[in-house]
Amino acid sequence: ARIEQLLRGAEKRGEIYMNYQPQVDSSGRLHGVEALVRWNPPELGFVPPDQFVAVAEHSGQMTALGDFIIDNALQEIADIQSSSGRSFCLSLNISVKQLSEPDFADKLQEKIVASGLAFVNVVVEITENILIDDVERMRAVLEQIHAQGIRISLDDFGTGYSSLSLLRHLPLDEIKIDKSFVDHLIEDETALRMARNIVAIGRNYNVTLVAEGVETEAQLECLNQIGCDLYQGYYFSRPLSAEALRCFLDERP
Ligand code: G
Ligand code: G
Ligand code: MN
Ligand code: NA
Repeated sequence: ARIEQLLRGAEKRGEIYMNYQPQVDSSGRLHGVEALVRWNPPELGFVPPDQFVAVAEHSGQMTALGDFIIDNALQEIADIQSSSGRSFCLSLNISVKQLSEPDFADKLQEKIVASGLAFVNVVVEITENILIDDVERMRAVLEQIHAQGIRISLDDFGTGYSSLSLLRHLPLDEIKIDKSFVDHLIEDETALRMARNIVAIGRNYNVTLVAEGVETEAQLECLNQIGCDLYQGYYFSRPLSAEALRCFLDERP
């Protein structure tokens, strides 16, 4: 309840900001960044995002928070791209509450146009919990977003029960292999077999395969060998402030 109260208007008080975690390809080149929201209220200190995002969702604050996240991330990344002369993707985590807003697809389109970012450089990350809402409606919204040239990514792939059916029914361009598989890749034969299977499934559906939570060179080599396309994790970089992302770009041609 206290979190719910303090969260109200937090974006207007400047307590909410974005971090960006790099995603690289197998040659180490920057492919894109995932926007991750942060909240640091003076009364509580740093609150983990999964916690306050959940509060925002059930207290009717997700539209305000979500709009702030989208606007902020699009604007910061557009600024960084124009000042650095680099072009790369921006992945946004979009919750089911946001996808259920009437006219979400139109709103997103307007925001992207206003930012000047290329539509092909925008990725919408969804999770399996879109199934808690009307799947046909979710599919229609995602089709509309996809038709604008925005790419759709399924986050935390392999952790739920329905990953496979979603792959058949939604316009997906990318799947993110959940960190739990990457974590145990080296010592656990089952995790390795799962990762191989996910890559094979992804290949069949012609989607880009992103490995999450890559922390070691051994994991990277293994993932590379089984055929992942993109990598994200502390091995390359932790989530960075906009300012730190500028430095990261300067240091990487
Ligand atoms: O760093 P990490 O702790 O950022 O993020 C934890 C979880 O919080 C993510 O897996 C994701 O589910 C959620 N999250 C982070 N940023 C966002 C965001 O901008 N929007 C939504 N909806 N969820 C986010
Ligand atoms: O949206 P999603 O669940 O995918 O968010 C990614 C989460 O994983 C964020 O909380 C981010 O900070 C975290 N993360 C990203 N890379 C690593 C990593 O290499 N190790 C660990 N422990 N966490 C990571
Ligand atoms: Mn994500
Ligand atoms: Na994830």
